[in-house]
Amino acid sequence: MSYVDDVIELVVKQNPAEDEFHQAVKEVLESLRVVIEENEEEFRRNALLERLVNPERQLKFRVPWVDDNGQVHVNTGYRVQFNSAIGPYKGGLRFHPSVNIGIIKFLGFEQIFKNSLTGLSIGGGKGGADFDPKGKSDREIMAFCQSFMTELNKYIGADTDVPAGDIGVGGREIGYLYGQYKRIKGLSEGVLTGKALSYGGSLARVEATGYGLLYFVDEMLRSNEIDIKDKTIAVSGAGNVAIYAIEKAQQLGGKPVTCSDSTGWIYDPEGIDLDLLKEIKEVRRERLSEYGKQRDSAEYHEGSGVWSVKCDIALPCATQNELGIDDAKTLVKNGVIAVAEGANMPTTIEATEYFINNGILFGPGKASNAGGVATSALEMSQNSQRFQWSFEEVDLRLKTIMENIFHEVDNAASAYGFDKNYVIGANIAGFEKVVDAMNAQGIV
Ligand code: NDP
Ligand code: 2IT
Repeated sequence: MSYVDDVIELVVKQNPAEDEFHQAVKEVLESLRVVIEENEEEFRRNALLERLVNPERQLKFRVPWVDDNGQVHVNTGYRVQFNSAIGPYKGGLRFHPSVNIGIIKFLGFEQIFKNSLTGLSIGGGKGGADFDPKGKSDREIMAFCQSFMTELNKYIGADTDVPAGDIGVGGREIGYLYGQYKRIKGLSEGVLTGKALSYGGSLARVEATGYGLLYFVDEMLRSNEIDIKDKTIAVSGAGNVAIYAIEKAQQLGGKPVTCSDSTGWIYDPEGIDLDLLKEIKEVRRERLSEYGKQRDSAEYHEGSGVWSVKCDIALPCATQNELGIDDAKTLVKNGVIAVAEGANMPTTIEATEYFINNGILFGPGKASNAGGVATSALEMSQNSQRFQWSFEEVDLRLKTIMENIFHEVDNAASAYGFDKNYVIGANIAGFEKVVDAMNAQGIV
């Protein structure tokens, strides 16, 4: 068997019941086959892939907290410090009831290559808890965050591991986590990103993942001589990534007509009313059904269904495996031109292959959603300088980083004879820098 097949088999055997982790490893290693086969002897001798798929460290801890009625709850917290070859571990924290070690490992593994693609010095990590923030009071959220950080603080630091937000973790949670870190350690340092502006946050971090996604899409379309103007766009999700993807899409002249949450989805043929969406999701923290009630032009549907809407561009921005093969067939039948992932691994392997085989331009998440973590790295730079850059400066750097990522990915794909296959291009370009750094640092 080839080295790639051996390692995939090993990963499945050594990490039972971690389906999402298996999926991420398969997707990456399969598309690296061409590079790995060129160097198979050397990589095998150095056990390069075995070192790549084994996290440097994975932490699992108890998070006890008390609710408003005095009831004690116990959740499980995780931090996977996957690979520090190119810099301190960097990656978000996810609070969602579905969180388990396999999900955190898939996210941490993807993060290694994503962070490498940004061109900045950040290694890969991810963490979170199986805590459900929905329906909790502010005091309960604070109690949970403080308990989580009471354990996590031992393992992180501005130069070792710098967490940020992800699903269920936004500005409010980062604030409570930061306050507890500072209280325990007595350090005012850039240990978390996604902070508010009043205590060391970066302008444009809130917008960064969604804006970055659209900068990537715009560059991908332009390099294929397509104008984003007047294109109908289907977006899934209604959280941080989706909201700012919709905002930038509108600024660029596109027309987003859908969004979704875990209970239902909106089709608004006149275009999403962004002020209303922000009010419902960011301020009132309500369900999307409220949008349907308050906007005459909008249809609200229970369940999932955004991919049934006819569109030119599809942007999955909610969660993993939310776009499967049947959705891909519907989108292609309806004439989709481009798909780009705002979420991490939202498209199944089968659906991704279907898009690529049908000539659809496909931006993989590790490239197209890298704007969030890239801007987190810019927040770290500003914290080190004890200085804050203007919105325009951060936004321009973000745009430049996303355009560079697109061209790096495009060039890597072409160099290996896979023109316009941005999945292969992203994996190769992200991998090469990490391998270089790992080789330079010896067997560690
Ligand atoms: P948020 O928590 O702000 O929003 C998540 C959105 O997706 C919500 O609308 C949520 O609905 C929906 N959603 C989450 N889980 C499910 C599910 N199982 N089924 C259906 N809908 C679901 O998270 P973000 O916007 O920050 O993250 C979205 C995606 O983008 C994730 O994959 C994340 O890993 C990725 N990402 C985030 C970055 C960031 O900077 N925040 C950077 C790069 C990638 P509901 O509220 O009903 O649960
Ligand atoms: O998946 C991701 O890249 C994030 N959730 C952002 C990570 C970060 O450190 O900003």
